[in-house]
Amino acid sequence: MSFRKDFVWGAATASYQIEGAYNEDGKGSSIWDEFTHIDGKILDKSTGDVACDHYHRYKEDVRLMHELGLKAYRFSIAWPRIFPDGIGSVNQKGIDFYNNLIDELLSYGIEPYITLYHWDLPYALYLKGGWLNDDIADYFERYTTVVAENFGDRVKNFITFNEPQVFIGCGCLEGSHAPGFQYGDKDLLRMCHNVLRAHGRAVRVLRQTVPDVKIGFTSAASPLVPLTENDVEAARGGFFSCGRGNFVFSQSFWHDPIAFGKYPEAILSTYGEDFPAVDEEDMKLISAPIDFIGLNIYTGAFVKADENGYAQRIPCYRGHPRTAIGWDVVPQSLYWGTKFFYDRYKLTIFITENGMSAHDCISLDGKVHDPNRIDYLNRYLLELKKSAEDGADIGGYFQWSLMDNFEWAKGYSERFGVIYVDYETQNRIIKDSGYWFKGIIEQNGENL
Ligand code: PNW
Repeated sequence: MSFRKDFVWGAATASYQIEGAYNEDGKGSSIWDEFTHIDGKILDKSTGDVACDHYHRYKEDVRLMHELGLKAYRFSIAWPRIFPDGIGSVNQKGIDFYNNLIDELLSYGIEPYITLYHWDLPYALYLKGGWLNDDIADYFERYTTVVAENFGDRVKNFITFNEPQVFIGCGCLEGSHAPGFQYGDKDLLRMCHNVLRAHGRAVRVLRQTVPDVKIGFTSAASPLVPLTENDVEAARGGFFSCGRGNFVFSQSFWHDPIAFGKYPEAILSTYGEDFPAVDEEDMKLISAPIDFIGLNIYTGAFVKADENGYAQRIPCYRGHPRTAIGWDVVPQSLYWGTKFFYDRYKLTIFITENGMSAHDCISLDGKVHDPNRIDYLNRYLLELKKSAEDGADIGGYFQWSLMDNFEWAKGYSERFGVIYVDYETQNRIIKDSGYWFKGIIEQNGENL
């Protein structure tokens, strides 16, 4: 036993991080367009105005995907390319771009996976209150309808949201991401609930409109890794805990309503009156069955059980391997993250992102050598394989990222790609890790 025969091997990107063409062909502004133009918000003072210029170079990029042997490609749609004002009239040129991209992918036999929302909210909707405005579920439903009607004849795999933990947590709790404000818990609860309401509406539309559709919801997870067999239940409990102060970044706050139709008891009792009124109809839509859970896992934390059975974090030892962005290398996070999720929710799991940032450069021989990334991917994939062998239902793995791109508040200072991008010339070079990944895909991971 190993990875299943139909295991999906892919790579992922997101619209704002690669497309550029931020104000071309009728595209409206997004909260990230506005945020990056404010001085001091982005580490290297950069923006996504041009990014990887993928909007104009998608054909070359799809050809590179083919060269890597990818079976699938996960990308997101920029909502303000489709609806410049978030609602109102549709921008046909935006539809055309994604139609062309989808056709190009299919011509190479690469299966498209669409993320509906990877953080670039139309700025016009932010001005109406963004996720705090209860009407946003209607707007999202309308947007999903247009996406489903235009692309659903060829695209069967959809992810409604990418990492609500991060776009609410970094964007509206910490303020380090767009829109860049710090809201209190009562507002945050309302925003989160509206994200889930929007998810529910999108699921309904997709089921009605797209034959044979497969729908997922993607979480950002930093799994707790038990130090020994005796620490497993403490790790599991900690990983799914949810209460005051941590609900935005938690797992169960988002996934329990979808899987079980109710928020975790602890969160309801903690906030009482501050919890937004939850409508029965909404809960029904939120908990409509989905087909898979997407997990973005880059790192994890080691824990042991304390005398009360609670997870206690054990910091990594001094000198423990870390990626350039500063995240601990914890390959076991892929094993425990997928296992804990599968045990709890009994749904197929896709790793929708995993990868490492490094400060890659072009060597004298003109190539990009990244043995550290190969080692990282190798170690993580071995853990994923072990999880599949131990019984978790793992449907696929998307490497983050297809190419170096705009890393949000870190700008272009971090490189996550298996394809190197020279931002001065927009030249692309497949890194050593890209060729390595190709070899793994060819053998369905048997050679790991
Ligand atoms: C994800 N964290 O974000 C996003 O989905 C990608 O757009 C992003 O480029 C990628 O991971 C790499 O950062 C994350 O703090 C942001 O643990 C922050 C965290 C994790 C994921």
